[in-house]
Amino acid sequence: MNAAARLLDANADLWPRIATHPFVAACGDGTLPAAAFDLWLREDHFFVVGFRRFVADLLALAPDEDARDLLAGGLAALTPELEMFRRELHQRDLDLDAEPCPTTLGYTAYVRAAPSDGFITGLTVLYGAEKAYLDAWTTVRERAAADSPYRRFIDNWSSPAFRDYVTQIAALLDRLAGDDPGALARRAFRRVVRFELRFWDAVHAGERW
Ligand code: MP5
Repeated sequence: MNAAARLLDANADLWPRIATHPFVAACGDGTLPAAAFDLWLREDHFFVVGFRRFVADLLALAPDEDARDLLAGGLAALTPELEMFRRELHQRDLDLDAEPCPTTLGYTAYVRAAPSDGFITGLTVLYGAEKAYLDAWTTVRERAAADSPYRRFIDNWSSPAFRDYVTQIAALLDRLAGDDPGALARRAFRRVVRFELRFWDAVHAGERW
């Protein structure tokens, strides 16, 4: 089994809970309270602002040109994504600079620190976070009505282009790490899975300081 499949396999106890989380389910069936979606929008905007800096750091560490091509493409996609977040926040009159809740701050800080454990560990964190959103939003797509208010977000993380990007991250991980990305990366992936679940919990419950 290659590195990416091995990471998912080692987390088979928790991974399916990402796509079946009550927040994700409510997004899909249209029963999510507006306040919960607003909170997700603010918290995820903060996360993606940090995530872009993380991907830039990872790009600087990339060992070869193929890896740099892939990460440069991922980085470029984050500009229109952040513009989408800002537009939606503006339309709802929400504060872009609101202080994030402890879970978002912890997850974002963790992601930003990950490249200091080396390129493979950073790439593993990227794979976990992107695969988690691919799986969650693909589930939302399967359940959502055609006129879902979340259509732009659904399309962003369940499009063929995004699926292809996640597949290419897995292929890069397999190429560079073989069948085992190492103990640091395995621990990092587990943390990402836990943080993804905590993040959905936090925005669903309205976590505060
Ligand atoms: C992503 C995200 C995906 N936006 N938020 C969380 C909590 N996890 C993963 O990252 P990106 O850069 O928006 O594709």
